Amino acid sequence: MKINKAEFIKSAVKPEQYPQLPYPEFAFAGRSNVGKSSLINMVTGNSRLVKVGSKPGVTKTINFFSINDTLCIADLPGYGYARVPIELKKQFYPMIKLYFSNRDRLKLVFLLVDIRRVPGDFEKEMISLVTGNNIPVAIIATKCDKLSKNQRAQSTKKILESLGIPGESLFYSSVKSGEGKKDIVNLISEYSR
Ligand SMILES: Nc1nc2c(ncn2[C@@H]2O[C@H](COP(=O)(O)OP(=O)(O)OP(=O)(O)O)[C@@H](O)[C@H]2O)c(=O)[nH]1
Ligand SMILES: [Mg+2]
Repeated sequence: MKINKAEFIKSAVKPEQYPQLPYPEFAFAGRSNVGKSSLINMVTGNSRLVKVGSKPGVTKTINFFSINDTLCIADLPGYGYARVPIELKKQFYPMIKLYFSNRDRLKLVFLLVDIRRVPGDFEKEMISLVTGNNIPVAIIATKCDKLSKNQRAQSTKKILESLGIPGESLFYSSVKSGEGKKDIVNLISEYSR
């Protein structure tokens, strides 16, 4: 699959506001500042599609994008970053929870974790929300340009152990090198069938 068209559709907070296009949908979830919006830009090949920020808490609504007029991508807000106030968690958690339980066409969730961090309660909460709705999850380790190959292997082990899935595998991404684009596009094509 080649992505040749990517457009913003709309932002939503409540299920009544979600777009009603009959397309298979893919969501990008993860802690604030992990690189969700940047990765969507990289995957769609449009660096200005989604706003990216140096401060956490940039994405505050669920933002929907149409891809090739055949697929949808949802960029979710994140929380769980030290500088994001607890008030935001109170807004975002129910928003995300409602989304996962009200989106029949959601085919796969990409859960992003920073390759340099050991995931914690946020990621476990997301995995249980998603799998509780029988939706598959792919774990993507972001910002891989920040670590050497050696460090990457060590981090991978720690990340998988902390998520309680030691035998599983991870996908790697970097918006600096373009790593991960192929894997993500392949997963999207595989799961949209
Ligand atoms: N080095 C490096 N920096 C990255 C990468 N991906 C994202 N960043 C940087 O990380 C910061 C946060 O990126 P965003 O894409 O806004 O993160 P987000 O997860 O959408 O954040 P919120 O919308 O606040 O939840 C920005 O300064 C990005 O430039 C990457 O692969 N490598
Ligand atoms: Mg964002």
